Amino acid sequence: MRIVVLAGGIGGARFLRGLRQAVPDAEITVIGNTGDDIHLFGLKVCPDLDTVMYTLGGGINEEQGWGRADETFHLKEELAAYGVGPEWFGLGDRDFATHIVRTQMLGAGYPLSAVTEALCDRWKPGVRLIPMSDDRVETHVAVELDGERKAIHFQEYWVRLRASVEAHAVVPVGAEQAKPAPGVLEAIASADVVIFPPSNPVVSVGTILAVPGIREAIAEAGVPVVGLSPIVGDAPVRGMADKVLAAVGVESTAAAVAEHYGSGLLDGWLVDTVDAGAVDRVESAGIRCRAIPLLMTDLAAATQMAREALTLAEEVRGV
Ligand code: FO1
Repeated sequence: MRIVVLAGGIGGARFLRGLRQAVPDAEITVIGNTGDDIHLFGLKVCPDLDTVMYTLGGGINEEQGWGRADETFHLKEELAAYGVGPEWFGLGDRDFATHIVRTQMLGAGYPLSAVTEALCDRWKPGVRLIPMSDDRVETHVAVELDGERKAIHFQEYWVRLRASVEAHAVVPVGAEQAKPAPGVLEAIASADVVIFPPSNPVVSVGTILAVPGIREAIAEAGVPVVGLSPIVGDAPVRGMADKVLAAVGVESTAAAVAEHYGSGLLDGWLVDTVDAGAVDRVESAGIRCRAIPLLMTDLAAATQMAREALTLAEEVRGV
């Protein structure tokens, strides 16, 4: 079975760990969000690609869900001693090595997709991880700060401000001109199923879908497209997805997120059992819906969610 997953960071990575366990023989291609990427200290940092790579490769900091296990921060402290920041973004010594290798390879002319493949040679994530695009796309958030309206980098909004101010707009800068990375459209065209894991629908899955050609390829693939709600009981499972959902005029409920993707794209949607009341609303939007436990408390829970997603895909296929 060939499965394509559109993934952001923590939610996507943990779901993928369950999916790999549920169907060990499947060929899984992960199309990773790169809108969160940021240049810091002259280095290119790809948080979502790294979160997927480290989580599946066994190197993730399990408590945080991002960054490396057994991490130290000497380099960051030394930079700070020179007055070089930003101090609000936690890059550890082990993680820095990844960004140095990536930046060096990009400087030598390799595209991000080839660099990601090379990094994965070390981590062996057991999936094929492809960035959504080799072209630079950077998500910016329009906010009002000190009485002034400005656009700031997504990481500044998310990490420095902790999404504490209203997001007026979320813009994936560069997405319109970006091309899907080599292998992205081919993987979608030959997939048996496409899955939207419980990743952020605006700044993760939404950014991937903003690259011209990707949404169209999924809609035209003629295979089941199923998603899992990142909203449980009207609140994001992790992170602050509600803040960016509001920016695109979508209420923070499992049903509203399904409607946001729409029946033109989505065939099936899983909501948590606490949101079982939303099933009828989603089904009346033309999307088959089931309520199951959606909290990825451990690998077994994530594996069960992956099985349910594949069962729903089979149901949709049988229609
Ligand atoms: N998230 C934080 O909340 N604080 C950090 O200092 C931070 C640093 C960081 C460094 C590398 C990396 O790969 C991820 C990092 N994240 C951090 C996570 C990241 O900001 C976001 O959670 C994702 O971009 C959203 O998917």
